[in-house]
Amino acid sequence: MTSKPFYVTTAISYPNGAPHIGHAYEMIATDAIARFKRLEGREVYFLTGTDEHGIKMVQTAMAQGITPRELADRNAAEFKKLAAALNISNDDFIRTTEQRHHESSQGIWKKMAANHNGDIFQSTYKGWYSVRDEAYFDEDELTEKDGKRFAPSGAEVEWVEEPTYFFRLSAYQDKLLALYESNPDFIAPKERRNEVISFVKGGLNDLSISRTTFDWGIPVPDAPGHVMYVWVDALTNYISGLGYPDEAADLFKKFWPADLHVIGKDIIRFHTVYWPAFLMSAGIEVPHRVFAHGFLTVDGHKMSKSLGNVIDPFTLIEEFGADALRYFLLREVSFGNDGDYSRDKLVNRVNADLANNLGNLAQRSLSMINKNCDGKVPTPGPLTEADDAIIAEVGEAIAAAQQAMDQQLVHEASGVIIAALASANTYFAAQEPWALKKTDPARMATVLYVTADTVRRLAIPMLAFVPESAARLLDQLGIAAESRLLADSKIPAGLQPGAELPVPQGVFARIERKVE
Ligand code: ME8
Repeated sequence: MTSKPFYVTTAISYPNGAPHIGHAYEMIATDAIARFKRLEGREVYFLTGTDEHGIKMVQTAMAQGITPRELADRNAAEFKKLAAALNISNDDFIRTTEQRHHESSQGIWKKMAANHNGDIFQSTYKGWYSVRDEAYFDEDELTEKDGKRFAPSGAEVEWVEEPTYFFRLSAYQDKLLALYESNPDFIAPKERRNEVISFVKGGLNDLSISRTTFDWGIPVPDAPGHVMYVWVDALTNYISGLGYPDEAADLFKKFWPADLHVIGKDIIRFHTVYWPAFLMSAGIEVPHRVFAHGFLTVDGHKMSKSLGNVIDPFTLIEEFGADALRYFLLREVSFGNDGDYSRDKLVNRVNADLANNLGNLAQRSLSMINKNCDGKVPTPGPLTEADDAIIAEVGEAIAAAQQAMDQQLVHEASGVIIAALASANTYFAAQEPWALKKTDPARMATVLYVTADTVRRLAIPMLAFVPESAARLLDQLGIAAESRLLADSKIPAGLQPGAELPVPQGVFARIERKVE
């Protein structure tokens, strides 16, 4: 058992609205990664949370006639509820309005200010600011239409001048390039890495990191009237969650630097340029890896309030169950690329893979055992070539899934497990255990044993993807909680012949299509 700790995070979401399916996707994918590492026997710490400061929160709250804190409280509760409803195994949930996070952000600020480079200095910021992106843009990044200027995101920008503190980002160009060079795995997928490298090679401007135009933020130490730029505060959540600024805190010592930050592709620059620069400036180790996933569209369209196609994950969980939604998103979207949600695709995937492949195999083999083997795990006889072949194939699939998960290729990992299940179905059909009942009951026992053991072995990695259903399957096979590690799935013949099994029950029901 490897005990090297593993620290993984999601981005922290803006609670200026209710969570949507994109937020659910990021939680689900990160959860699958966290759960898989636990299956490998690693000690995992998994952090998620909400990013509650900034002008956007102020503006949304104002429009709704409530305070930013009320808005944050209301929606942070929804994000927590979503994590629970999706069966997310996060160890903590951080809110940036918490005292511990204020102390952490002020702690890192002071370290950056104390850097002998003088990494934080005061000046006047003049520039094009997009409220929606919470970022300043260079003139040449903007487009112009009808006398108005727009950021690459399409958000309108305005000219802003304010006295602010700056971070000497320009001093970090070479250090960042050296980081990307020395750790080629720092940015994934690869295409993103190239984008970031060419951006940094193009030169870095110093970054304005305080604001005086509103006060919904973390006060800058010893600078009345200044609150921190929301990204300094937001990124710091990853260490606040481990007890920073107390660098002797148990969690911080054990889990920092993070093994993996999972984020969406729109915020890669913040995580792979600003964040490591802030950390280097503060004398803190940088994370090992940042993985940027793609964006989800709905029926081929970008999700937007104006199109009215924002998908509420709670409705999907209620209708299909958390495992169906989890499985669909993990398997359907190639992790790192954009993906599309549609109701039809979800129903098809879940029916084909979970109900037909996994559910049927388990149900057919277990109900035969129940009827013909006295409800006890049958005793296998000598193995045939066909038995050996499926046993070997399952072992290879588990190894391939593990390799894929090491690269965060969750779609590939779930795909190889399902492919092995499809082979197991073919094996079962070809062996015709129902026909052997009369002609060769000893051979029937062997086929049922091999099949049930295959279900056991493949249900174990599935615990990362569909935790509730896979656990119910393992319950039906009488597998003890401590025998559900990936190591157990690698060893065939883990079922104890003669062990009593519970009466089998269906685990994955087919989703019946609604008549529109
Ligand atoms: O960016 N599909 O918060 P956020 C997939 N607070 N992922 C999506 C998505 C979609 N349609 N829409 C958003 C923020 N996301 C900051 C992060 S981290 C220190 C601060 C992803 O609520 C998005 O890429 O806008 C991000 O990773 C996460 O959801 C939260 O987005």
